[in-house]
Amino acid sequence: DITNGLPDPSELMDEILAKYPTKIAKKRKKGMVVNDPSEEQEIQANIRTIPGIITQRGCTYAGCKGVVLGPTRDIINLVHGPIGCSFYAWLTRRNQTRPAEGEDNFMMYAFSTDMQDENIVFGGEAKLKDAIREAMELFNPKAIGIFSTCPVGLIGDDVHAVAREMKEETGINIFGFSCEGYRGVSQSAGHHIANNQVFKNVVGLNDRDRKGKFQINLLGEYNIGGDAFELERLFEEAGIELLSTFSGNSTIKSMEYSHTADLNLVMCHRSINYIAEMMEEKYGIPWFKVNFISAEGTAKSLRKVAEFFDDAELTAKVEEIVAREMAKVEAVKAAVKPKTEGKLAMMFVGGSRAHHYQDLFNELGVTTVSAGYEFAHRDDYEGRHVIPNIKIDADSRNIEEITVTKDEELFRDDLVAKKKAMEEKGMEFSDYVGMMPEMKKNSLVIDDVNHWETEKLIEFYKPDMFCAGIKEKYVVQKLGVPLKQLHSYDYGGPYAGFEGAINFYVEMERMLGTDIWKMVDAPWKSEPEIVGSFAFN
Ligand code: CFM
Ligand code: HCA
Repeated sequence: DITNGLPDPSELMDEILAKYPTKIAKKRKKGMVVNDPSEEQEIQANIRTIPGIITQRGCTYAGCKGVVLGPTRDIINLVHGPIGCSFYAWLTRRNQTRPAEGEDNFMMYAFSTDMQDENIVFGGEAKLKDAIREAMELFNPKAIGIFSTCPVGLIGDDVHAVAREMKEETGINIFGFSCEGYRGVSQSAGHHIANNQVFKNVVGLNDRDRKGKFQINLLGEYNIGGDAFELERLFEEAGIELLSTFSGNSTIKSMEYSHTADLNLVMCHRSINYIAEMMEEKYGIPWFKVNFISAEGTAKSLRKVAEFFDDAELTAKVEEIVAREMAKVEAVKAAVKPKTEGKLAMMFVGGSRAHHYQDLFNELGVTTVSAGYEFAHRDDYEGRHVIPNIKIDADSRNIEEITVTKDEELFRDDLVAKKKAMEEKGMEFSDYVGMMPEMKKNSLVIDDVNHWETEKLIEFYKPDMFCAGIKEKYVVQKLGVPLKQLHSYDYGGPYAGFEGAINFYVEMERMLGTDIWKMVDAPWKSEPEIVGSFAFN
């Protein structure tokens, strides 16, 4: 019963930590917070996972190639590395796209140099050049991105020199990424590397004459399960011209003229804030955070755009859309909410969804008792409270000493500047929020949660719903708890926008309404051990 507030999880925390060696326990403790939204609390984040711990995290290459560049259909994303790195990044993210008739779409392919022992010993640059020539001959793409996997950095192949040379030879845009998996501490470093290279090599290449009265880009929306399609429809109806999405249902050309936008909307701040900042600095394009996950969030975000443009016609149109869509949303919610109200959820996902999806659950009366990100930084947790006092460890390897990384130092300066700029524009700095100020008192916030901690959390809270990814799914279900993947949406979605919210409500009604997972019991719990015997006995 949570009507009197959430239970204090301090004892649970102690129990979890008691299992670790002292040094490790000390470190893990800094990544756990018993939340109190009335306090300015700190959490340790974006630091290296302790070897031996079973983390949910992925690598830098995943964040660069799979996440940021992956959803753009007409660039060839060529992986320089052993074939496995390509195989595991081959359309597993469910990012969707809709090419126009006759338009290029390379997203269903896996392009790789398929490095062999010989290339590791003697170098792989010649093979990379050949692969580029082959890709040109077969597909004649507008652009090629080259992604470095771990061995590339270890043997010293220079993908940037190869890119320059091949750009000259082929006449198309070719650029490389030093996104070796081991760089940084997670996918997050890969986002940063991707942002830098896309900004440097793509944004601003093409000037396009203004077509719409209100021109925007949508940053950090990757069209998982068709989310971006929902938003494209809403913008179009409102009369807002969406120039480019970074990067979902996107083309390289649209990114080239994205600098002609009036405004950038930032959906997943973690993965794309760097481009937003760079566009603001170089082209003077303002940006703010939006959240199109949840019906209320969608309405609020659309209204914020209308408010920014300050145009009577646009405001009226947005209000008309919100009124019409909310009526549909409310009808479904009224039917579903009585069945979902009072249930408990937990979510441990990436760098933004563990926060955004709490709004959707709130709409159904479901409380998030514990949550955390895999690789977010302190600002994503603490929001407006973070102007950290920093101690840097140059390579972020020292797990004892490190408090925050270089990124966060840059962030502190950015944040001070941002606060000033927003206040000058008359905007509320408190729009700049994170997960912790919005969660209930006594909820347990955990960064980079691991398998041991997950089991203990489930034992303590007995949640009705656990949200995470494919690596957690079956373990959690075997513990009797339904798991909804918030990365791939399993086979579902879209969940963004108004229609998306309706889809999610219906999905939660279905998943929260069944006891099937509680009935699944491991056979060894009820049956004696199976004893083998020899046939000739
Ligand atoms: Fe941003 Fe994403 Fe996410 Fe992310 Fe990811 Fe993702 Fe995610 Mo998986 S960009 S941080 S690196 S919203 S792939 S579409 S679902 S972990 S919460
Ligand atoms: C990634 C991609 C991922 C993985 C999802 C999962 C995604 O981090 O490389 O673990 O289920 O969303 O596809 O986050």
